[in-house]
Amino acid sequence: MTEEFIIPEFAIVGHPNEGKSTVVSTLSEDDSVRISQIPGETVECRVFPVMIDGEEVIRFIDTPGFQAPKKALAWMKAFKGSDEQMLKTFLDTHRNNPDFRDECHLLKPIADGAGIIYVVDGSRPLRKADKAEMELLRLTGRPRMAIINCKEDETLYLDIWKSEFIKHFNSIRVFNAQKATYSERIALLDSLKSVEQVWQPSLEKVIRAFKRDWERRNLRSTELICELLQNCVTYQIKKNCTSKSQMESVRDKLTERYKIEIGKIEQKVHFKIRKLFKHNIFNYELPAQSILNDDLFSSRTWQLLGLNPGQLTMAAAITGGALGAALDVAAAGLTFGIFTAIGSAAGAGSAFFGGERMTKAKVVGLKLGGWQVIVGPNTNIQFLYVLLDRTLLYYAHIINWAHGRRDYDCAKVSQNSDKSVKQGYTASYDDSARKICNRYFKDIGKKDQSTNDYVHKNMVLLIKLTLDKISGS
Ligand SMILES: Nc1nc2c(ncn2[C@@H]2O[C@H](COP(=O)(O)OP(=O)(O)OP(=O)(O)O)[C@@H](O)[C@H]2O)c(=O)[nH]1
Ligand SMILES: [Mg+2]
Repeated sequence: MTEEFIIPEFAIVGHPNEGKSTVVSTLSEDDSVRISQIPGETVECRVFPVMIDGEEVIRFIDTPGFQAPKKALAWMKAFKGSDEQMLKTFLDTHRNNPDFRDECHLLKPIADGAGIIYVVDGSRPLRKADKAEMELLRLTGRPRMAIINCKEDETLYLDIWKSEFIKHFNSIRVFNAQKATYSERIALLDSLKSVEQVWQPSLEKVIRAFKRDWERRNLRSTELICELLQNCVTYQIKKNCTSKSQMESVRDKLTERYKIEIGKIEQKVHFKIRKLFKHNIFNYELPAQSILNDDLFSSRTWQLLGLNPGQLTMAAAITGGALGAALDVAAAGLTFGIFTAIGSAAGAGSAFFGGERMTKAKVVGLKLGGWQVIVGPNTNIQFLYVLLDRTLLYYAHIINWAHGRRDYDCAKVSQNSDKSVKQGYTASYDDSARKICNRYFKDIGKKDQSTNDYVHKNMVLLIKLTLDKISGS
């Protein structure tokens, strides 16, 4: 950042329990912010800086809710000095006054130069105290924006709130702090530009930094996903046994271990993705109906994720044939639309998809006697698609979980639980995207360990584009 970069600073203020801390948590992507159903949770200001590349780019200040807004407003209206002096005098006069304890806390950062983000729960009616808060904030003369954070789906009062806001704020935005996506956060930052001209260049830089950071996270996620696919598809375990009678139990144990090890590889990657998107404190549970709760090797997983039978037959034909000319991502029109519009039916016949099929163990005789039981590498292409779908679904779950969202039950992620429809992304991949996956699968499965860079590059591009599409970036 250049020297003249001013770190924009915003105090998030409002009535107790309206969702101020939730807004701070979501905007700063910090899940350590204290949020509670009980009003009065935040009792002191706390600064939440947003760091990108080790540099602070913007900071949000969480504040306690107003305690006596009508009385504070009355004091300000009666104040005789200049506008500039008003806040400072209020703070000096009431420093030790318990009646204005919270006002002193919340007005301090504003007096020090922070912009104002006023948060209200727009699903409830407007009250006199709200009007007093708005008027008081207007009297401070500081740049200010109002955020309508609807806790309920109720929109009956929205227009009333909006028409009141127009009188007091430079900018108004509806922003659901529990559901806000990446693009909604960017849109909010963008509209902050209009509240104060001097912050415009800095906020533009902040937005660029946010976008660059997101791009980097998606690139890193892409690398992680490629590593996951490669490590899982090529994973192999062997065990020798000396008698035929042992064989069955060795095979069963090895198959079980294989599944556990694959599960561990997958979990590690999912954990890294979670960290990348700054979900540090809570273990964000999946919705109860999510297919991700099913075992990777369950037949339901194999039926609802990955390709459908027709696509699989074609995939088998491609991977069975010669590799042929490498596919050019741009020429394949991949940048214009990876997904086909047609919804994919899951198709019946779990035997065809059966998770068990892909973990089939091989038994080979050993020269010096005895046998070797081998599980992996996996030769079933559906394995790649199922793994990819599970990670893409996990990614979508993580990136769409706003950091301020804490109450698991109140805002369930709606995930399709219809058993006749595919629930992943890959069944909607168009022909060219599937070709890239098929060739990648064939390439990583090669015995000679050599890799075709072109095939790998195409797979990286495909996954990156998929992540960009999922996140709307
Ligand atoms: N359903 C729903 N609940 C929300 C939303 N935003 C906040 N909440 C809930 O509202 C309660 C209060 O949220 P906080 O963010 O702690 O509110 P606050 O304004 O900081 O409250 P104080 O610090 O007590 O002044 C918590 O239980 C939140 O989970 C929302 O958009 N939807
Ligand atoms: Mg709070």
